[in-house]
Amino acid sequence: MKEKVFVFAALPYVNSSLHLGHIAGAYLPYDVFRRFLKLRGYDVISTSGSDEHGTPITVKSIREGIPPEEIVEKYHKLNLEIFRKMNIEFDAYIETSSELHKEITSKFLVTLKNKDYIYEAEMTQPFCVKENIFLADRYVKGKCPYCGYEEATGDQCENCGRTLEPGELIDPLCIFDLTTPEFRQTKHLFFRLSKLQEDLEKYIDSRANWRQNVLNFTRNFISGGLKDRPITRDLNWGVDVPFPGYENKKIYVWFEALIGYITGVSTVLDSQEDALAMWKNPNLRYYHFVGKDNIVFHSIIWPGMLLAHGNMILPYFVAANEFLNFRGEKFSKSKGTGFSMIQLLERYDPEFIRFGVLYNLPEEHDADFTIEEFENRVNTELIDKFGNFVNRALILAFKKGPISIDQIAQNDLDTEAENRIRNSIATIIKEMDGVHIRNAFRAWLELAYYGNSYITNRKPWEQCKRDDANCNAAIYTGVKIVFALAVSGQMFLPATSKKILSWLGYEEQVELKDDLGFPVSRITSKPDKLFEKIVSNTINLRLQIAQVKEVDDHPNAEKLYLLDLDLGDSNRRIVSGIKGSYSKEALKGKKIVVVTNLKPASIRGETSNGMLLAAEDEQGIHLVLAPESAKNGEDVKIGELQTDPSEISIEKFRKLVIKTARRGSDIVPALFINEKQLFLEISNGSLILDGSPGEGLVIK
Ligand code: B3M
Ligand code: ZN
Repeated sequence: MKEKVFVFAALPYVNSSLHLGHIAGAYLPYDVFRRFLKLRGYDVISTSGSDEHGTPITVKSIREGIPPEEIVEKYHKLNLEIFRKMNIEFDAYIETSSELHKEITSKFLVTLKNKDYIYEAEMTQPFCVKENIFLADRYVKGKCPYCGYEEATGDQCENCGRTLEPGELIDPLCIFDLTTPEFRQTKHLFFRLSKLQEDLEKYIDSRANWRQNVLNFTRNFISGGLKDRPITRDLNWGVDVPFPGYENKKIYVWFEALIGYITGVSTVLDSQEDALAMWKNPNLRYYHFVGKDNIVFHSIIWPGMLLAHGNMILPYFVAANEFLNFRGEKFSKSKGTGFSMIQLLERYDPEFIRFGVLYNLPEEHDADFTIEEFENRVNTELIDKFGNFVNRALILAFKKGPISIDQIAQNDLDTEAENRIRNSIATIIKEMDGVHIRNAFRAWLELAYYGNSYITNRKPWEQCKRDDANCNAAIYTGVKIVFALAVSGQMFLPATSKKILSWLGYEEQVELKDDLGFPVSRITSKPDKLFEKIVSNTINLRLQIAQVKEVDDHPNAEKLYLLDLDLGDSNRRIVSGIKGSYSKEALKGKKIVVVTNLKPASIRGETSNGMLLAAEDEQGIHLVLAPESAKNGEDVKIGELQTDPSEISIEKFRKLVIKTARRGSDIVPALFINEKQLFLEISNGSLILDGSPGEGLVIK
């Protein structure tokens, strides 16, 4: 057994359930990395837990009128369920409201006090006169002094990731009644971080292997000079302060949540003493996987706390990803941007989600996520390439039966493949050792692509008609690539890899060795299909009802109108070529259907912000119309599809097939996807076509 390694994932606040941004930022990389270390034979302890205190929880509790205990239990359970489905595992998943955690935190604080790292001092804090309370952390909001984000809170800016003090906020407001707080004196305990400036500088200078983003954040923070930090709050929800005079205050949530890592290891070992002893073992290495907005707490504050405690080993690596954005905007639970994991897990196989996130892991740069790309990538890369290769290779081998080494005659393509396997595995291990998970994953994927082209070029099905030893070599090598992918894939796609390995006769985890070896090609059970393709239920198209308000002639084009439309809460202008079929008067007041997510286009010098739907036959143009009762701006439903309203190009729009179709005795508009017809409807009626066009007319 190799040395002990701890792997930690930041403890998520349980004020809501996790979204995809959290999974990409910390939890999936954490899980991949801990699996990697286990596959490499390390003795790993990996933990995280629910961060159950502080104003993130109480704000939610006050807003929803639900006691904090209930909020915390609800989201703790939901998050555990998400992790279970996602195959993200922990040796212990603690809760910071547990008695054990409170006890460990209390002892930690007493140790620091005994070593003179804790002192009492007065500080000014925002105070709401109306509510008669001090406004701790997220009880006060305002503008971020660094990036100008308007919704920054007294502890940090969600937008730029910086930690803040309430006094730094521009135009601070009490979140309860939006009054401007006064700043008043209050007594708190302080952690003497300033005393550790030099030691921490040295520590950071020795972290040359850290990612640039983490080093930058950290250096920025430390270079300004470390200030002592208040570690208590005027709050009633949190861990008690074990000193007299602090009955109405609690320990600052960040100070105690970090100690949650010790609680985690203590839980696994079932001993606080053993956990602390392990933390002092010079051979210990440990890794923190955290969100970008948690960096300095893990790279400065936590190491500072450990230094103050005495003789504790400091984090070996702090891994923080950049943000995973949803269409250019940060995933945010408060703003409702992006996807919650619960939504995604209802729709997709968790292995697909792992694949999609790893493909786009925001390790060095922000990455963007869209459902369309995700579905497309899973279908074309994971299923068509990887899945198809595995399937082809294994079915051939299954039909052929066991092959032993002395029955094969390898050709150049096979030797190349052998080298390729060795190099890929070496790259994957090297990248993983450096915590470059994205690179490791890409190297793995490249091997799958290679396998796919190997089979295509090597054509075992042809060889096997002519030469048995050659045919054996092709099949054997194909399976060997599959084996390499399955063994190294155990960290990325654990369920898929497990399935493949079981077809190859391995029921247990297979170690990821530098030289994988490969005893014999034996397929013990008939491989079936690995995946079912995603059938999309989302369409990137938004159709809305619009009422024609004004009609003007286009100044530079004889056959075009300028239409001013009312969309309920907005107006827009489109350019349209229906002048030959409709007079201005005939158009006015009509409720038509407009594509509202088209990229604006300039048509003869006038900008058109959309396009109306109409069908054309020899009689002329027939508008798609909504009944009188339709609301201006109302969304048109397209069968059962979810609509994705992000902008599309005209070229892409033209690829969609919208036609007139028969529904009972009516001719109505419908969208056709894979032979299926999806009718266009609104909440209280069908859309109709003006006049009497026939069936099958293309709508443009
Ligand atoms: N709870 C950050 C968050 O949930 C915080 C991490 C604590 S790790 C000790 O966003
Ligand atoms: Zn900011």
